[in-house]
Amino acid sequence: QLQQSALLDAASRFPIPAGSKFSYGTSGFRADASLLESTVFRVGILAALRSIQTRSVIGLMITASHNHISDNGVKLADPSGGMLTQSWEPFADTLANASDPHSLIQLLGDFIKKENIILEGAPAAEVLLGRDTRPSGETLLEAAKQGITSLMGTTASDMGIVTTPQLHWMVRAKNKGIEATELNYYNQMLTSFRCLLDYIPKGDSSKNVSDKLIVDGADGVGGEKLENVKTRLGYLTIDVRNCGDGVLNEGVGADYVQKEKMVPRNFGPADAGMRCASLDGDADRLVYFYVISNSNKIDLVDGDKILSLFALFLKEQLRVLNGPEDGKTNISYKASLGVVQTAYANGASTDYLKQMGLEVVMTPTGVKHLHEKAAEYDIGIYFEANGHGTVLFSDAFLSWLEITNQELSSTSKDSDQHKAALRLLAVSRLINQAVGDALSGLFLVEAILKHMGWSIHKWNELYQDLPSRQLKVKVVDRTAVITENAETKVVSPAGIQEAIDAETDKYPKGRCFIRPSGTEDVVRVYAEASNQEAADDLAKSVVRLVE
Ligand code: NG1
Ligand code: ZN
Repeated sequence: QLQQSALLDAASRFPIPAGSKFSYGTSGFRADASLLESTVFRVGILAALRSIQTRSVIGLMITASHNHISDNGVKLADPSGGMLTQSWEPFADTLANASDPHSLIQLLGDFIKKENIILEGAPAAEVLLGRDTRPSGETLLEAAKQGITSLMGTTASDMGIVTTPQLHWMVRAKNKGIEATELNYYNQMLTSFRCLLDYIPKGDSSKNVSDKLIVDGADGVGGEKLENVKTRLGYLTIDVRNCGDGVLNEGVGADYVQKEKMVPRNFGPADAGMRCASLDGDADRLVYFYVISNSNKIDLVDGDKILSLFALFLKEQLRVLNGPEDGKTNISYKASLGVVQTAYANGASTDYLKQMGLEVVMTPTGVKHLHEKAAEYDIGIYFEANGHGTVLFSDAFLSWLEITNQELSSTSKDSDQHKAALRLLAVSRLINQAVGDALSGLFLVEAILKHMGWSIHKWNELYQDLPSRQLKVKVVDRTAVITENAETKVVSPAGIQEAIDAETDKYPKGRCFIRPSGTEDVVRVYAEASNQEAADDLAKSVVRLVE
């Protein structure tokens, strides 16, 4: 079965660093890059096994997203392009922590038996590899390749430096028999973008929208990719800054902008009022902002507002598609629309969405949870406040929509109903169905703002964020904090939740929760209140409870 000697040989080239403990967290393994070679090698083996078991292409992405440039990380994409199935995560942990090559092989053998993975005669397995712009990516890529090919007959296909969502998109495409190239990714995205522009209602309002967008590329991979498509955007002119000349994520990027609420590097007073967007290091997060006149501060338009914009637009298209409510409608399919948030969503956004008649559900932090929930709807929109999110369309709804669109194009071409069908189809092709994607999210935002005739200011006024503060606390053992109710309640250690509640009750509109981070060795504290000082105080006093 396993080619033991080859595996032993390869594994002994990647000893695990002394004293480290690895855990497959919110988005794979993350650590200082110098500690990760053995982990990435082992994840390579895991990817090959997953490919053999599912008889599909699997993705392996080397990135540490918005984290420091000296960090790196590795995560897997399952056949659908989504995150690795949660049922394999415990084994990923076990594998990464196996102390030596012999126990590694023993563990692999046991797992192969338990999962009933048939190696002999299995069809050719394939793993697509991607990495962000981190310098450590090259060495880690080599470790991944060795892991993948240490299982006989598995191919490692290097897709080069790509955004995380591009790699997930490619995995999904390849498994659907679609050509999985970067060019094809751009073509699909931009064709749908231009389709949305073509169906913008005639009138003056779209002229109110500035044709210029300034993008902060976080000195990562995203800015570079945007440069590739800049000439194909019709009316839209994009000025890309922080495209790789400076240090990745340092004073730049979506995480910085969202948490610090300061202008990123290379932005300043001259940009005041302009529509600006910021990507994170691997371009799976997107936030918008504008610079406040005469200051280095910004007004943030975060993931919650992107979610709200998408939800309003899609709800409206569904309404138009469904036709008049007098029962004379020829539409047979009642599509369900749901929005998914986490406890980090600003309370004002949740209130607003509910007020707009939308169904809102909460899940724990982490794309895997949000994505899974959103997939329960015909149109499921999910976003984290930090700007990671997308819109999912169910297969059943899409098949029906394609047929309906054809019918409408022969019976009532260019009717409002027909246009709504075309717009919904375009959105489903524009926005990444595998995972949150800053580039496709950006083009959808741009198309919808133009459609609505909204400036960024008008968009930002949908509702007013409650002041909030996020802090982190270093503790001895963050896994001691166990939560429930989508992370809004601590069940262990005993007594902490009561103390948090007592503190929170002191503040008007107070809301506060703590949870262990899945990507950093900290406990995070989030607080919201009616004014900034109160939010800061609440967060600080809860930090003291945790310490
Ligand atoms: P952790 O470290 O588990 O809080 C962070 C983000 C998540 C998600 C992951 C993946 C916050 C509060 N948490 O997870 O939303 O984006 O990183 O990058 O922003
Ligand atoms: Zn990211």
